[in-house]
Amino acid sequence: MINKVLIANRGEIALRIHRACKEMGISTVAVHSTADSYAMHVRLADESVCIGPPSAAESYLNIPAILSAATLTGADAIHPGYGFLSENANFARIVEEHGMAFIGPTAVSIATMGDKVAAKDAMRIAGVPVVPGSDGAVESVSDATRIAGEIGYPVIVKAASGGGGRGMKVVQAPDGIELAFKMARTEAKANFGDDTVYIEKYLGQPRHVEVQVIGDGQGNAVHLFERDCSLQRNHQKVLEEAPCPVLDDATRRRIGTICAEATAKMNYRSAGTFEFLYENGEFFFIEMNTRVQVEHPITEMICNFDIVAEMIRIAGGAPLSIKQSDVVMEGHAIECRINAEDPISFTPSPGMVEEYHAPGGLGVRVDSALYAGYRIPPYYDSLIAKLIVHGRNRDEALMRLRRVLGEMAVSGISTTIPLHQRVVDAPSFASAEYDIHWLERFVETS
Ligand code: MV4
Repeated sequence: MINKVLIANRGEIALRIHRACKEMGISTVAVHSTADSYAMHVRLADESVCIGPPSAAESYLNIPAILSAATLTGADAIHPGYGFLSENANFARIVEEHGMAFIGPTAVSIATMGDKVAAKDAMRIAGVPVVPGSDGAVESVSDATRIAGEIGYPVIVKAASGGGGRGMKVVQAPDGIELAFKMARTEAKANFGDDTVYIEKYLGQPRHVEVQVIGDGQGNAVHLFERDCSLQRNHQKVLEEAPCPVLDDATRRRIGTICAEATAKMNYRSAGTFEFLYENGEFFFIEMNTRVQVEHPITEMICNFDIVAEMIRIAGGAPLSIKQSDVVMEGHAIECRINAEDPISFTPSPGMVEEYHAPGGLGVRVDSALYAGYRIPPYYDSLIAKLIVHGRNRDEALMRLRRVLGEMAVSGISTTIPLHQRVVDAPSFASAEYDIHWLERFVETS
């Protein structure tokens, strides 16, 4: 039984976790840096502890300070949210060694999925279709040359400890493999302290489709269908929708079932996401995320299911509260990530929020820690709100999204609302004809 949760995060996700706790009768402890003393997550929590100066390295990433705050307040569990310590296996292990529940997967699961070579191995064994490639680390230029030749160009060299787009090199032809391999190794060593790299077939215009799963670590698992997260810029997702608009129901159930079965087979605990590239009707696993994701609300909207509450129940030792037949998908949901940034140059725009009006009405959800008079600090991620709409179908969701983007008002800072307004009016967005490169071209040409 969990009675008090320490929320090791800030911003909208800290609020999201707080809300789930309150609805479960659980009290909350916020932690914050000195730059976040007036943040909404601190104001709403039952208790709060200042854990360090503005720099994340000394506050939201400061494991001793967070554990001290948890011990001091008598918390019996820690929710890491996303980013920060959420995929730090060492943190998960230390939390449990201190007799508290880590609201997430086991340290072993986090470490396995953090090693992208080990993750692909685990998936192959569990029956998940993976991108064709080296099936393991590539050790030498000669191996890289031979393996790339066997796979066929173009190929992509990736860092085993990378992920999220960092440390990748696309190679178009054999004359590029030696340099790409050496550079990938050097950069991997410098960025991640691990020079292990692997090679995959490079897919030219895939969509990014990810399947949400939840397991209880007791052999039970379900999938909550998929999200299309292709609209991204610099490996930052901008807009996500669920379900993926180009899948038919049979395909959707097939890939969902594969992921749920793999989750159960791995005895995975908590929420997780299987990331796929989807091209020419085929799914190729690339990575698994072992945290709650920014875009989890669109899945919650189409499945009418609270993912964060389920994570907490499972961390408290409860078995999964639902079976697959209880998961019913209804309608369509879209999320716009609103950032405090210039909508053209994307330079951060921190500062005082003069006025704030959140849209509302049927099928509208706003996840945000913003309020009028709040000063957005310059030290952290620029996400200030997630605008989420749900409709009976994609057309209704899209009409609703146009309406709420016009209704939302934030003054005093720049936001990416105008970018979203242009995207939702683009014909190829309306017809769902986009891939992972579409938004970057759209931003350059519109
Ligand atoms: C790829 C790929 C094409 N082929 N792997 C980028 C983020 C990281 N999670 C994996 N990424 C990619 N891996 C193969 N074999 C293209 C990307 C990629 C990408 C993937 C998802 C969403 C946006 C992307 C943007 C650029 C490249």
